[in-house]
Amino acid sequence: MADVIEQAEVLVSSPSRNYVTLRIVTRDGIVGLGDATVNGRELAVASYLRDHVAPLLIGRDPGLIEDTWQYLYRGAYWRRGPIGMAAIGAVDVALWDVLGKRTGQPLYALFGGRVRDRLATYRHAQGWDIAALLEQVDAHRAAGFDNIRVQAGVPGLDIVYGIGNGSVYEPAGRAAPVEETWDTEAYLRHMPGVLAAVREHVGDGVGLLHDVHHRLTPIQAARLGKAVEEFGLFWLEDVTAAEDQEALRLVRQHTTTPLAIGEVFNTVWDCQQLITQRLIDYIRTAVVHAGGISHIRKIFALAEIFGVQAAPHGPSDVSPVSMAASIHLGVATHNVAIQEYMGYPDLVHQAFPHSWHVEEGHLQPGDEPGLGVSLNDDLHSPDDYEPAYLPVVRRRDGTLTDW
Ligand code: EZ4
Ligand code: CO
Repeated sequence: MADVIEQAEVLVSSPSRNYVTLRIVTRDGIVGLGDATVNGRELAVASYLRDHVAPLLIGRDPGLIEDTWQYLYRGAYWRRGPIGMAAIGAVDVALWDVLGKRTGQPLYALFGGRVRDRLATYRHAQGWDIAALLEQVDAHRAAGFDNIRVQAGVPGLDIVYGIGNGSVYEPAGRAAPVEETWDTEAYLRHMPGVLAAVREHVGDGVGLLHDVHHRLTPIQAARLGKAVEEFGLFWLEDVTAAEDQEALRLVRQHTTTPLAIGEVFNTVWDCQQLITQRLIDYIRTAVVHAGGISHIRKIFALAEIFGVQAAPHGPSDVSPVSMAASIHLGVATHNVAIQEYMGYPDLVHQAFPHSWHVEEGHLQPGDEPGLGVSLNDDLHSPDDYEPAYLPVVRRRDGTLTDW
């Protein structure tokens, strides 16, 4: 007899940073977890799930994963966008987790089994100046990581994306958005020298990545891509604003530096042109923000056909639940090239005990059934939640621009 969903509970908690987690419980007592965290807009997704989705799940067969996805996506009529897709994604991941536990299989086995022994990852190195940056690069190298994202301060700017004080960079500020100032010319003058210094320091054979965070116009991005070509980057990420797929064509016409984009995309339609016209090298959608496992597999399958590789987003706001889903996909999907792993504050690891782990500079999903993640309820008190906001950024003349 088919199992039935009996409970769908939404937890908003803050084990040092905010997370929204969906917990589904079936009549047979199987628990499935999903992540619905949208950094800076957590309660909107929680309400979407609690008020609009959870009541529809009760009584459904948890085995109907694809039908439930279609029901929630098409049934909403007002579809796409980060809030709705994160909510649907959380349900989808929780149902895959249930299926894994029901069948006693780790998810990667249900996706067709391993296509690789281990999943490549990259870590973040940051520093206001080059010396501080190189220290973090060396630490990651010493820990066995071969791919490193490098972010540095820009002369004349007080706050720069990617550079923080804590051990794990967290851009979201509590209470109100931090206001940053941005200077494109200062950045474009400075960054090639930083990347030159890092390449010189590490030598060949280390993958170097850099995130521009949607700050440039297409022609500025083309200039940066050309300027850093000789340093052989693994990729330049998010060089232009994410809405304009056509922008990447101009960048690509000017540079052979590989291009990655897509952490803010929510559906395959946000990147259809980028993929089918081969305007990028890496698609960066995350399980949580692109409709869960079922939808992201379609994005990756489309990308495979057009020779585009997948490289899922993995900051600390992607919870260990989504990270698990991504790692299971990563070892079972042919065109996943690398998984970002920013790391988490210790409390986050304790709040979401997980079987996935780092081994010799690579990621492994572990062999527990389903996602292999559980919840430590003591660390998911709703009282800990506090509103948090991502920063906003203005140019020197006061014009608001893309953070
Ligand atoms: O700014 O996840 O590649 N990683 C990133 C992240 C994003 C945050 C926003 O919540 O761009 O640091
Ligand atoms: Co990014």
